[in-house]
Amino acid sequence: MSTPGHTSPDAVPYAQRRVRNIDLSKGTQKQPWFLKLNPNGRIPVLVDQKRDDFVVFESAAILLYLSQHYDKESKFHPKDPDRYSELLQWIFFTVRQSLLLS
Ligand SMILES: N[C@@H](CCC(=O)N[C@@H](CS)C(=O)NCC(=O)O)C(=O)O
Repeated sequence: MSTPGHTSPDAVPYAQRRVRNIDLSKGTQKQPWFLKLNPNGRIPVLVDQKRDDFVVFESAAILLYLSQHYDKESKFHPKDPDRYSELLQWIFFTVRQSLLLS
C-alpha cells in the first residue's frame, strides 16, 4: 500500500483505490450488504481487491493486515521480535483508548 506520492512498484496506486463512503446517519453500516462485510455493523472495513476481495474489519486488524501484506520494506511491520512487540503495544494501546472514548 502507499500514500500519495509514495507508491512502491507492486502497491496499489493511490488513484486506483476505491473508497466507499458510509453514511452513518442513514444507518448504511447496518444494511445487509454491509453486515456481510462486518457483522458488527461498524466502519472501517477493508476489502482487498488485490487478494480476492479478502475482508478485514476492526481498525487495528486492518493496520496489522496491511503491514503484513504490503509493507515490503518492513517499515511498519518489524521483523525483529522486540520491535514487533513495541508495535503491538502501541496498537493495543490505541484500541484501549478508542474503547474508553466510545
Ligand atoms: N473497534 C472498532 C470501532 C469501530 C467503530 O466504533 N466505528 C464507528 C465509527 S468511528 C461506527 O461505525 N459507528 C456506527 C455504529 O456503531 O453504528 C474499530 O476500531 O474499528
